[in-house]
Amino acid sequence: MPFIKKLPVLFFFALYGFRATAQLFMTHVNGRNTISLNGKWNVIIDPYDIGSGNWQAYYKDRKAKDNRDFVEYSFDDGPALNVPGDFNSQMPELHYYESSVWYKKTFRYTKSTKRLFIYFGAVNYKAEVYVNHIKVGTHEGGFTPFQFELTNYVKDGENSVIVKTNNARIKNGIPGLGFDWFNYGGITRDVALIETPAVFIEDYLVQLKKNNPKLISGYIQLNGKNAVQKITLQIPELKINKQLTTNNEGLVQFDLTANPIRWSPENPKTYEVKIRSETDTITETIGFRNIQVKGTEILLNGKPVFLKGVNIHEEIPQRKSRAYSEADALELLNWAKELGCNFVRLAHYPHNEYTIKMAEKMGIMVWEEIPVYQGIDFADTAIQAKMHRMVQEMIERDKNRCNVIIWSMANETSPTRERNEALTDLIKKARLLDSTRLITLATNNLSYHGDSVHIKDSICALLDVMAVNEYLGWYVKWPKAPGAVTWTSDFNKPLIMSEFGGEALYGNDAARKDSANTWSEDYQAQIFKDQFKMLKNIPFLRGTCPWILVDFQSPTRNQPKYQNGWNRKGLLSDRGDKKKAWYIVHAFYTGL
Ligand code: GCB
Repeated sequence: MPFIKKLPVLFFFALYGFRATAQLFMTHVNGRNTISLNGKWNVIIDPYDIGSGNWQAYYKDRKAKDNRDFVEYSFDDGPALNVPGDFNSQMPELHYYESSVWYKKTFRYTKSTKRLFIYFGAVNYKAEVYVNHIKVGTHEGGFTPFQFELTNYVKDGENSVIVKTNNARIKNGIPGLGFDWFNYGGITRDVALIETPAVFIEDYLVQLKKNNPKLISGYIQLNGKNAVQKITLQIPELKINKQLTTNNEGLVQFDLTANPIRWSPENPKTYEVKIRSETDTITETIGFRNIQVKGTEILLNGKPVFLKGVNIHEEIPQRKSRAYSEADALELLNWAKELGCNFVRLAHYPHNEYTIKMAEKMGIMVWEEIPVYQGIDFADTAIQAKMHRMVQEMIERDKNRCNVIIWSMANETSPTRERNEALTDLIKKARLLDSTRLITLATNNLSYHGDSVHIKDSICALLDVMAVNEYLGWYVKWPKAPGAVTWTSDFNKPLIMSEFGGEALYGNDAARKDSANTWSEDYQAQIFKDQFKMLKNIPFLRGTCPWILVDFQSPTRNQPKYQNGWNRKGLLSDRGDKKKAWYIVHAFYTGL
């Protein structure tokens, strides 16, 4: 009776709150035996998207047989692009490109008893992967990792990988057709081959149990046939050396009493964790902390915390490209640190794994979100399935990062019945996958009456933390004096003001007669001064995230004099210069 056989596993999942569905990819790829496939890849640019047809079939990589034969495409003798990296920033003619680019790379391999996987950190937006001209898998969604097993597709000697990438915006995509950031396409994050033993440690969770500072809980999941094995779990600094045995499904759950120094922005302490099975070993640095909500307080390690945040897009503006490396992560996070932040909202999609890990080292708490952004058709069941998968991919990748304290489900969605039902299911799913972190979404469903603002979005009832995007002083006129504006809500919950701000072109001075006042640094600085006057009076405010750290490219911003393809709400210009508003936010954060 397979149902009964499965029961204990399902029971465990429900009890523990993690691993409600099969694992999609390996945890902590960088801790494994990898062969990087980063570097130059040959490409074919396919604007009319014809390379999937029978006639052309780019994935077959056919060569002319003789000098009477011809083939109207070739990966050889054409352009090559860097991986990782968006294609838009690598060739001027690809700047606004939104269609297919085919990538090809070869690698030499010698087969053994090992298993082989190919891992992609992210491809925006759709990917089809062919190894030795056979399709090994597809993936949709531009910001999360995926992998396919190649053990039965590789051969001794030279092998080829061909990836069709396509970044066309689509109505039933997530995000959908319209969004306010640059649609960088291609293989934007690392690619690697991963070699594993026949039975390997696929996944594990090692974190503090919710609300318990002394119980490290989790599971270890092996992958492979005959996965009943003895496991040793060690955290040497905590003198933990635990012997475990996996069940028939390769799974073991554990609870360990311990007394770790808990991770915090003031002391971002982490521990080396070693997991050894009979056939595999993996080591990772992991931190421990408790995060919870009590009434309108957010408690980090049992103490009230104020989230001094800032919004960040995954872009290096000086290079006009996606951020993709550890150095890029460091650059963006260093700015946030300098601003006085202990928290970042990584908008509007899961950022590179490097960024989360770097933030953990630097003592920065993180809000992660999936790109369920405005205009999504929530009635479409296919879209619902995509949302669920994206939440799963995000949580699976970063569940061992103690600095991640918030999962956000959506940004600025209209409160229709379909939306409420779809987001209710999504929130349930996220809680089933991870019952330890806080769940939120950013809403802009507010009612303004005179000088009072009311948070009315009914979906807030299901959240741990409310998050509001408001643009008083920019899109919305101040009702009266900012200091007189009062905020109320139907919910006894903490609030993060997840967006506020306005645009300014760096160097644009209010006193200059030839430029509009609204695009000046002074006007933007005034918005922040007024905002902080108002925000100080909100009794349940527990965090602030100005929109946004740096000016970012957005093809929807077409004011030629001031925007010119850029959203200018950055506290820093596209060259990293500090605008006047930077100093207002800095003073607020350092004064808290
Ligand atoms: C918002 C969106 C954000 C935009 C921002 C703006 O509410 O969440 O993605 O970029 O406003 O600048 O208008």
